[in-house]
Amino acid sequence: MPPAVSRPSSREAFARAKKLMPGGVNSPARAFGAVGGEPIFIDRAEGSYLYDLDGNRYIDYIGSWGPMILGHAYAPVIESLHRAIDCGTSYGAPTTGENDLAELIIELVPSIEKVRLVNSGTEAAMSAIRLARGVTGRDKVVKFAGNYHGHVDALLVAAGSSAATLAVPNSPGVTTGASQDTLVLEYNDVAGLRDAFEVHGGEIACVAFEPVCGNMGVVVPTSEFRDALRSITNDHGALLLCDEVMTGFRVAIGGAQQRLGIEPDLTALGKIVGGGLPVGAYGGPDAIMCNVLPEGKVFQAGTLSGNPLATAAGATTLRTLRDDPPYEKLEALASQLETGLREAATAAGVPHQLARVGSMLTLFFADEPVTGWQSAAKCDTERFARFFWGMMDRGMYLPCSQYEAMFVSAAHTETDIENTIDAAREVLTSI
Ligand code: KE4
Repeated sequence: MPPAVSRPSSREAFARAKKLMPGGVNSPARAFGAVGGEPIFIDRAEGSYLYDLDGNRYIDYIGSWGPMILGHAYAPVIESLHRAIDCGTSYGAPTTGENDLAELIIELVPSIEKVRLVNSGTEAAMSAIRLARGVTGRDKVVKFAGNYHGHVDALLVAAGSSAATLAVPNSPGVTTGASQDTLVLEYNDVAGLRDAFEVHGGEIACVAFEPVCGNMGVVVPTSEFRDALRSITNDHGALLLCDEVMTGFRVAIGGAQQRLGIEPDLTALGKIVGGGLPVGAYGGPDAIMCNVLPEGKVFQAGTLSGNPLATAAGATTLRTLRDDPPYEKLEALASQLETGLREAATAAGVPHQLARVGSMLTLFFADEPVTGWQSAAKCDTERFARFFWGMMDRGMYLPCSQYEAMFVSAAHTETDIENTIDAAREVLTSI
């Protein structure tokens, strides 16, 4: 009988982590900065459940911040990893696994004819920005407050996600030189977008936007805004970069651009595309992508880009989403959750808004609809923190920030959703 391995508690693990890594985490989004308390350390995950070091089980609504649309430890993905790992872990040379994943991305994402695999959503957005600047010969980039495109210096201004959560939208270390060419506008503000192009139109290389926001909570673009993004960039010769790192393969198999009829020039992908392993990708028409080195002159490279384990997990995930689409089930479960949360918050008399697109949703503690960062910033984040911990105490693991999205996976069950709603009914009456 092997000796019992004494496992640390989350608290012990965190105490050790803080001596080793800044804040004890490898991403601030996990630091519980907006909700207080200490992060929970996860021991393992399966289906819709997370299991922490202290033996607690949680219904998971983070899904690793989006990738785990099929649920945790999805058998075909695990099997594909076993097959891949038996052949080694990385070669630094081309593999057919990269062909397979690239082919699936091109097949599934309407606007992509050629794609480059990288290692994260940040790398995807950063590389797409460089490509847009290289292709247009222009310097300026437009982004929207509350939109997060990874920790790209040029875009780490008025960012969403943990930058907004931790109220450090303009990070130290981001130089004036890096951010001086970044214009930050208000999401869903057509007039503001038009005005910016009136003044800077000829200098703007691209407009980067989240086609459905997840990083200030879920915020949906109006049809007027979507139309203006495409028409105004066309009128001024700027490229439209659709950041589908979160929405890609999430809100539809072809992402938000398929669901909402957006025709971008470049698309950034991440999260689901790697099936839980580190993969990002950027792509678009061949006429643009042919400018990327070595075919073109715009430099971009990466030791582990197209890693055989990551492409195996990503390709298996996309193939499953294509061949056995879970979107009807995801829509039904997420709609059930939306209805239940709305009813619970209304019954409790708690001012709230709820936004949902497919299986990503956010319950805002706000008096007025959240349409952009100006309204998102008015949310009652203290009440969110109380909601978060109330749900955590009842075995529901929600994203630890008002400015994130909850994700439902294909592994969630109606019972999971019912239990979540029951817990919300209790918590919302006490916060
Ligand atoms: P990564 O570099 O974290 O893979 O992707 C950056 C990124 C780019 N674009 C969008 C729309 C994104 O949502 C993200 C990353 N999302 C956050 C959560 N909202 C990641 C969580 C974290 O930073 O730990």
